Amino acid sequence: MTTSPDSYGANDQRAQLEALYAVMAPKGLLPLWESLHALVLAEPKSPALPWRWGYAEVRDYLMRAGDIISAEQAERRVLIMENPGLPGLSAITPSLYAGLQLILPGEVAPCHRHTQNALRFVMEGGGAFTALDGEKAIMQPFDLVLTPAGQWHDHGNETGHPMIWLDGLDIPTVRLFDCSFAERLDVAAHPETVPAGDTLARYGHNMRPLRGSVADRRPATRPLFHYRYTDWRSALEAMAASAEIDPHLGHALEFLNPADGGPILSTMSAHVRLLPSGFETRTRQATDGTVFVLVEGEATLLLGDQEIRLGARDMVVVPSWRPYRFQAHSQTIIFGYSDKASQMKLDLYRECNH
Ligand code: GTQ
Repeated sequence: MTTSPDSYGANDQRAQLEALYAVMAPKGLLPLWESLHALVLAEPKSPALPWRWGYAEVRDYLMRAGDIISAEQAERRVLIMENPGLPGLSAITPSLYAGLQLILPGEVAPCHRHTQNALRFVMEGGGAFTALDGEKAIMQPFDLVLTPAGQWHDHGNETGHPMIWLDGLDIPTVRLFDCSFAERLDVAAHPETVPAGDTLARYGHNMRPLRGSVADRRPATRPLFHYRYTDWRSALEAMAASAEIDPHLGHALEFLNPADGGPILSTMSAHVRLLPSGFETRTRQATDGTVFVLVEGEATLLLGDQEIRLGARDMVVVPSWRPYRFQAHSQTIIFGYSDKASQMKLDLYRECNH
């Protein structure tokens, strides 16, 4: 007598499948039909959680670390902001990293370079520097400073007060592609190559050096690395005074790479928003999980029935595809960064404005 597979009882089939899985697993073979719908989702279901880090609390822990370990000894004295939905991954979203870095007076965070892209958003203190290939950017609160992949960078604080900034890096993205390379310079600080502010003067005013016979020192594709608060803030104020407000974003400006009009880094994009007092954004969702810093004001972030209250300098992450909206209780200024630059290149980015 012959038996067709259809005539097996359900228990019989399960038992046979389990037996098959057991012998296949050690060979590195798994049945797709058991996991297809968990692998190819109908829409994003991020394992990342919406999460808030109160600035005062994080600062407190960071200052305690500052009493115990030096920047030199730590190489980078940073508290990683790990998403509780991504334990063990040092990730704030599946593709991005965030941390809060402290440099105390007189300290140097030694010079290194790596394939990861980094951005710094200054939270507190003014006058310390990030040096990129030996060019210092003197940083003020809420300045944005970039250290693109492959460029030497060290940080130093010659002022009399602590300096704290948010580090945004694409560490999990580089890990995904298995492309991490890093090296230390044999001296703590890169020798100064040009006066502080040189690149900002040449590339920061919608101009660039007219090329003649002298090659430019900065990489042609990504020259600018300092976006000052004084500049972006006044641009945002002017926009708020004259432009129609976007119901989903508020008044919003994106930071650009002047070489090509694209995002600031190959993997990360950043923007700022101004929400007038009393303004409520309409709900939106986007595939780029975003880290927000509330620069100024008081606001509530609403995600479904979850409400997250934010004050000045508080940080919060909104995972991919979570519908969210902001309510501004006073004039609110927000900085945000995400992996939108990567997603656009990979033709993955989507947004939905409700
Ligand atoms: O300042 O170069 O938060 O390499 C993590 C890795 C900061 C940095 C971080 C880094 C840096």
